[in-house]
Amino acid sequence: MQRVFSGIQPSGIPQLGNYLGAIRNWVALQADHECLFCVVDLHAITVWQDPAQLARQTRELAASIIACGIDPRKHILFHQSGVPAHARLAWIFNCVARIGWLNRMTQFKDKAGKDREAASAGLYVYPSLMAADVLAYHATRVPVGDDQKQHLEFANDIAQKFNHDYGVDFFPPIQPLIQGPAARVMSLRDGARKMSKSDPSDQSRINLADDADTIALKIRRAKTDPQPLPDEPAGLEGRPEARNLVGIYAAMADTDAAGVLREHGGRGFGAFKEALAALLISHLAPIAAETRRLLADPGAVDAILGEGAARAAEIADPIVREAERLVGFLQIPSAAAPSSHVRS
Ligand code: AQP
Repeated sequence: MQRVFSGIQPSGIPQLGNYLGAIRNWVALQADHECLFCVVDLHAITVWQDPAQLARQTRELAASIIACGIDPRKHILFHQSGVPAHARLAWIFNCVARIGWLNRMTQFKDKAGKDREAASAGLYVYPSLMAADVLAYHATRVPVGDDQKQHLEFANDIAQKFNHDYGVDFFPPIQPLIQGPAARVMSLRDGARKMSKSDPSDQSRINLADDADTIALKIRRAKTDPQPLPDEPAGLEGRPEARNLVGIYAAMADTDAAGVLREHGGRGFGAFKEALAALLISHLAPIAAETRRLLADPGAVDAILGEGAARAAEIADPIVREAERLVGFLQIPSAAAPSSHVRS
């Protein structure tokens, strides 16, 4: 059985893009894969996070993932900081990766913006940690949104270079799984920007926790153009906002753009937006309700993460120990400190 790894940052409330680009595909993969799903809090602090909020968002995100349909008894759901193997392997990978490779990463350029000198060093080496997340488990399949494609190519480059430098065949190739008509959901306010949980405008995204009225209002206000919907996908060319809404509809209705336009082509956006809002509400309202139910018992959510971290560490520790041995780190078990060194 192939092993799947995927992660999501607790950097805000999960949004529709996270759901359609990643989490929904995770749910489907559970049937015939061994899966690890990770709330990647180490990645989240590559940009500033308020500590109390980070802890709360980590728990809330875990609850939301379970509410979406992930089964933490059959698969592993955990928080990244609970498994030190990620950071250990990431350091080795920082020393395998080349600065030139990192300089080509478009997500760093997008997130750092104009003032690159002020970005954290962690944001710059984020792709090495992401490679470690996957390869610490020898996972071979990684369901992600389209924005993460370049990072997974980088992870494959690291795996290959590690294997080459140390003369081994230790890290397997990774296959990105980028699926569906909404592999890149765009902002509701600007069809050229991806939907993001950290976008300063809440109107730019649908949060998985939004109530029905909020979803309806955000869709009603979503930017569009004055033309009616075309009859065929080719007519969406040069109309990024229309293409985005059609893509979201297609993903939610399990069809494709052609199927959506057969039904809605020629109609104005008013009626289409109403139908889209109804579709979103019918899918997302039960997720929001189940998330609230789970969060009524925060200790139970924490216990799921703690148990998941222990199970994840059981897989990752031997793999990362072997990587450390291959690099040449001494394999000396830590001994208890001699009593003379222990302060009373
Ligand atoms: N707009 C999107 N469309 C499709 N997939 C998306 N993903 C994110 N945004 C979209 C996918 O969601 C998974 C988890 O993403 P992440 O939280 O690890 O990081 P991100 O890609 O940076 O997501 P955000 O929401 O934009 O977070 P912030 O605002 O904190 O940077 C990934 O598989 C991603 O592809």
